[in-house]
Amino acid sequence: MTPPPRPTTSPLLRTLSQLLALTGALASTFAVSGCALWGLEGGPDAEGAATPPAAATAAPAVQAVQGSDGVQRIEITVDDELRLTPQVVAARPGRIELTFRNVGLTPHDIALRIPAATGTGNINGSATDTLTVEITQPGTYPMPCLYHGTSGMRGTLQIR
Ligand SMILES: [Cu+2]
Repeated sequence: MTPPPRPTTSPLLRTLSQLLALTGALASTFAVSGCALWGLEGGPDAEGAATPPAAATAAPAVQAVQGSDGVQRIEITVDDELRLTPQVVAARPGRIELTFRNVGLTPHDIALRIPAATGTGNINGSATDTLTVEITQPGTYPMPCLYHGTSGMRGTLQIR
């Protein structure tokens, strides 16, 4: 840091040190406002906003496929990059079978509130867990990973 100006400092040096202090203040202001670049989500490790911005919901929905038994099925992979693929699943009201396949080594625990809380429980690396739910109410149901929700690991189930 620049030492505080001494009384013996010449006017020119005093002006220079004031300029330096001003530059430092501007740099700090810029660094603080730089946080706004992350938007509502607050950055890669933030909790995320309650209502995600439109861009965050832009992932294309993948429709669950209805079998001859009337059950709609889809497989969702979860991985070490803390992603669900597909991230957004669409289905019609009814019985839905969600199979979560862990293709990584990191355990995950996917929750779903429909509105009653349910979920897969712990899914170890290379393991698979199937969650069957009956949803009659159209809506958007979040599927966060209970271990990595604060890192943004969550999917969405759209009933429409
Ligand atoms: Cu996880």
